[in-house]
Amino acid sequence: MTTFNTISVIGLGYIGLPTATAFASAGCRVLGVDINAETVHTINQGKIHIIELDLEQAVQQAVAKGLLFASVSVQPADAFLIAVPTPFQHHYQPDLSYIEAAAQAIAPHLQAGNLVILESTSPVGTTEKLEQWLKQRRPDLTFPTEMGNASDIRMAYCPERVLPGKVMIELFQNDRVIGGLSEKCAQQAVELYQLFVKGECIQTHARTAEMCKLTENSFRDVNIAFANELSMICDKLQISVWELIALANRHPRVNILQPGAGVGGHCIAVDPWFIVSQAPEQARLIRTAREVNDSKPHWVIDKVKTALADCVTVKNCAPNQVNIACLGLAFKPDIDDLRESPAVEITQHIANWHAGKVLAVEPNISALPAQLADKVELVSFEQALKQADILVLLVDHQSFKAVSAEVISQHWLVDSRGVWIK
Ligand code: SAJ
Repeated sequence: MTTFNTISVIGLGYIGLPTATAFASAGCRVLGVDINAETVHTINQGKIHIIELDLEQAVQQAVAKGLLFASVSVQPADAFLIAVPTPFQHHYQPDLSYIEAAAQAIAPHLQAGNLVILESTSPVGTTEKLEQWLKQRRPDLTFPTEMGNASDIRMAYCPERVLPGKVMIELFQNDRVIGGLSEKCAQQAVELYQLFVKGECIQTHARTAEMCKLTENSFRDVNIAFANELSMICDKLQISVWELIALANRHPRVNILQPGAGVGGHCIAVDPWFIVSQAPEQARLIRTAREVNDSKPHWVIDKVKTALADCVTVKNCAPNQVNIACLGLAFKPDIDDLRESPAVEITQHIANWHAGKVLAVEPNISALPAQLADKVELVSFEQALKQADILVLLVDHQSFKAVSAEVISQHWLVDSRGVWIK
């Protein structure tokens, strides 16, 4: 059994910070490292810079017990865990510069016996790249691709698969796929995760684990694309997609997901491109699914334009006399996260071309994001119901679902989630 007294987590964002607190809750001493000095300061006060249910309490406890400490600089540790962003740049090519910067930061502190784990969502082969970056900076140490089980440094890829909003539950309960660059690497990484993970830790090779993460999110993207495509087909054929899906799902082996305003967030809309960029000729279905999901917000916008034209004709008024209310801005129900949200994209688009008032209802935020602030008015649901001529339902938040269809008096309703139109 390996003893991990000190664990260093590089990158204190949506994954790194909860993971750091999870190790601290298992009694480990955790040094969290982040390039943002304000984030570091906030965490050392026992507070958090992101929103995630039950996380603040966990951070506060870990800091109060002296088990979690944040810093802008790296210090020696038994295990280094990298959880930095891997966005994509132009032409959907993954940007690995944050991982390379992390390699540069930890390299001087590496010692024989250390375990280095990559958690960031990455294209296949990134753990081997990370190994090369470390090796270039530390030629005095041996690495697993060359030395196998006898290497000084052990390396593994272990993707997170937690659901935003449920991170503090899923982090402990989900199974983990642990891909080593050697068998010994995988074994040691399993020992590390077993300090807090109650789910099963399954060993494989790093390349398979990298592909596994991309596969999980691509699977969901393809399935959501199927639902979104159905919604557009049904609209053309004048069938209720919501009724159709409910009926088809009565089949014991059919389980269609729900159409919506598009696919948001920073994972499902991004990760499939990592596969497409590495196997463009083979990844035809995965690419098409991405294109279908990315086209959905434009389809919703077209529906709003049609509703506006109809409203202007029926009311015999100018477009600037029509109020449009967008309901929901978050990237999915019952969270406050607006990043890569199709609802924000749609609302912004409407605000840019509509001459009249554009209202937005988002019960989970208190101020609009900068790109909407000067064109859109943030109002309560009640105000929107009173003032709007056209309602555009973008996110199926609980507070919207709690209102029955009979209460909605608006004649023009674009309901991308099937909350009031079944
Ligand atoms: N969506 C639909 N219809 C559905 C389900 C979702 O339109 O039936 C939309 C949502 O509204 C949202 C987007 O898809 O805009 C993504 O939401 P989500 O709840 O499917 O997923 P995320 O992005 O919050 O989290 C995903 C999860 N991956 C899978 O379920 C395979 C999570 O487990 C991952 O850890 C996370 O990505 C990640 O970090 O990669």
